[in-house]
Amino acid sequence: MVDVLLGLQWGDEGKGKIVDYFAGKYDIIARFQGGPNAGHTLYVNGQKVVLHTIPSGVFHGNTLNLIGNGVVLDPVTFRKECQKVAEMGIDLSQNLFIAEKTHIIVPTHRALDKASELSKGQEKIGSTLKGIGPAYMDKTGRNGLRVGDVLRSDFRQQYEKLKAKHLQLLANYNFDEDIAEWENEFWEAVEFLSKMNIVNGEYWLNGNLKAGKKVLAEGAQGSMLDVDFGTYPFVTSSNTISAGVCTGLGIAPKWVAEVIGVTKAYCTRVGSGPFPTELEDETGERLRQAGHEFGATTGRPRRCGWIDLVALDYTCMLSGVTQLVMTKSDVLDEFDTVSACTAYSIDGQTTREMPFNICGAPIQPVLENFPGWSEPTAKSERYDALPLEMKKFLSFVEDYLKVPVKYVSNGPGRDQILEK
Ligand code: 2SA
Ligand code: MG
Repeated sequence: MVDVLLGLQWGDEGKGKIVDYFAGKYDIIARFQGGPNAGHTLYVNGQKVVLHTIPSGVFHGNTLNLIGNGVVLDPVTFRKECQKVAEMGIDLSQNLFIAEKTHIIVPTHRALDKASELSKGQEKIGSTLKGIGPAYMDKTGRNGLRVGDVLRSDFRQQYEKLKAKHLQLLANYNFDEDIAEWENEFWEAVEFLSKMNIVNGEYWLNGNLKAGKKVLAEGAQGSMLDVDFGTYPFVTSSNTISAGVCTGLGIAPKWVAEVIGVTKAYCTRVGSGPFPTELEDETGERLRQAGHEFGATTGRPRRCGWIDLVALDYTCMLSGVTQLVMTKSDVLDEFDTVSACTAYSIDGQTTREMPFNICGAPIQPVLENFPGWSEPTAKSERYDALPLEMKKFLSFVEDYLKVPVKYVSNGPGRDQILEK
């Protein structure tokens, strides 16, 4: 069977740590979408590691890891990441597999991403500029290059053909950055990639499933960044909801068992786009400082606000979430009042549904306030030992979403997680 672990907000819910915590229970961890725009932060033996493309199970001895066909892989960042992980004593030749149908990000994808963002001016998406959008465009536009292609003798010709198309597009943007250096790095990295375990991902994974192996599908970004259901056009270019697991790995829905949704006890967003509960005041700043809310890939300060139950209810529905993990609850320790958004008020109308026109009409969050617990919880070792006021807040969230909060993560450490 396959369990799925997803972020339910705009990314950075703490998925990396949670996957790392659960990894021991699974035989295989598989990434099914996204690419080096992701930043999954783990602490291994007290050392901070940020993974972008490699699944968060690589630090567990017996767990195998798959980069699925739904991912877009940049050989350059991938190689750097592999080298960092190898320096930590991990032998990736034994535990990392890459689906041959995984699409490749080439240097001109990054150039196009940058050029496209620049051309949007004030309306920019806030992309991580890793080439994600252009790579997925070439995938659906049927021009892309895939990991399996690097093993073919005509890969260079294929690459040159694609590059020529990109250069034509770039000319329209007046983009004149020199990509020669990027290309040198790229070819070294392609050489590195060609020596990795490149497999037919769908046969590999289905074979393992039939043999009774347990798989965890690790989501990247968050459900509100889903290309179909997120705050379009301020989204990423892949399906981040549970439906993406089937197409991103080549497995049938019947294999999917639990869908574990990860949410922060509050809410953050990096990049542009609507964020109904955003606090552009001192409280927002306090959340950012207390929660160390800066992007793991780009270092950008994250926008902060209260937990948005309207959005969470929507993303739980879309993915069929069966259990919740609430992360960074300890960040709220020092607040006298903690709030949750229970409805949106738009043009004087109140709704509990995510509107189509989320980018247009100004949305006022309807907030429910809770007394804070004003005591440190990072050292709590049992769920039962959490302050009563915090438990009331958690129960409210559960009642609203009709999904149980099964785990509370009360700090970045591997052992800072409480099971209910
Ligand atoms: P892209 O790069 O073209 O997919 O960006 C499109 C939008 O998706 C957002 N996005 C993210 N949001 C949160 N976390 C992400 N990963 C990094 C992290 C981000 C960072 O883990 O911290 O370091 O800045 C991520 N990746 C994409 C992005 O902000 C755009 O709004
Ligand atoms: Mg992140």
